[in-house]
Amino acid sequence: MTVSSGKHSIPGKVLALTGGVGGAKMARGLIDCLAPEQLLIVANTGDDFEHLGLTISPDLDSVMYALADRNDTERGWGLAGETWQAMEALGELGGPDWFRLGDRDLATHLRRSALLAEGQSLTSVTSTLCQSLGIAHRLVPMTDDRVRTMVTTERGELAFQEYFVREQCAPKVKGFRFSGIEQASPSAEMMAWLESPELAAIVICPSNPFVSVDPILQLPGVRRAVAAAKAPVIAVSPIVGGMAVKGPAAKMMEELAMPSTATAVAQWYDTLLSGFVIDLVDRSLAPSMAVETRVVSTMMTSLTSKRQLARDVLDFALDLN
Ligand code: FO1
Repeated sequence: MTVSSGKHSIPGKVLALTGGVGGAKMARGLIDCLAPEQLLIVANTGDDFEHLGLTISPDLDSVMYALADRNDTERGWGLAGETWQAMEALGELGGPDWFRLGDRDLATHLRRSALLAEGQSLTSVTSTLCQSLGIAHRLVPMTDDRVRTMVTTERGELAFQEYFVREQCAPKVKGFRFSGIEQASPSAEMMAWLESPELAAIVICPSNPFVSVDPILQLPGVRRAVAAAKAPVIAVSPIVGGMAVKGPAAKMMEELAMPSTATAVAQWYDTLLSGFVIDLVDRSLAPSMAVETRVVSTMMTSLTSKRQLARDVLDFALDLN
């Protein structure tokens, strides 16, 4: 297989909707295929929370660190080469250390929180942080307003990070609520791109459909604008061989009485999709898919495979245009 790291020939702009880890890998591939003015990456902020007096934006940071090649690829979140002295000291002082903030990562949250306290929007702060890390492409939060994902579980409602990190996704999920979403305004840039005649593709990255992509789609007007956009909408399945590549998506599907399959992910997105990308492992599902499906390797274990998946998705978009 030949993999080129050159730019893709797709004419026009590409909008990528993403959560954290899986989406961050895909975003890293996309930036090698597209010029900065061709790509807008929109990240979920439903996972954000206030902790130790700081505003933490895990998905924005996962994408930002991946784009800057500073992410820890083993752990899947945070910075490579991180140290943990602040957390150790916090633990000694009896502070909450269940959510691990690395020493260098802490600087991101300190800087973000200080700029927000000065009155800057999260969009503007994210842009400043990205520039500082030498990122040329555009990464924006789905909204500048406060939206918080709440997980309804058998043990009651939990804030997302309480469910995900503190409880290690153990409680059985019954549903989700995106607190504040009705009052939130979607990113103005995202809405402008969705209406742009130059838009050539909308890519739904291989992120959790329920807690990473749905908060973006459920912002007022977004789902309608995605459906009305002239560009094809292509989702990459985060479920491979019945399992989530990372995270609790498959466990959530089982608990929500859905089959944990790529097919069920496509059905979740329903009529929104023009195309769906599944892994080679799931090739037998392709003939019965209700949507145009492309079978490629979606396992992004190297920079080469991230670029290749990005190219495959953009090729698919060209064919669907
Ligand atoms: N995930 C964990 O499993 N444990 C942690 O202690 C943790 C800390 C953390 C700190 C900063 C950050 O940006 C992300 C962090 N994450 C941690 C990951 C985060 O909870 C998840 O990536 C997402 O919210 C799910 O996409």
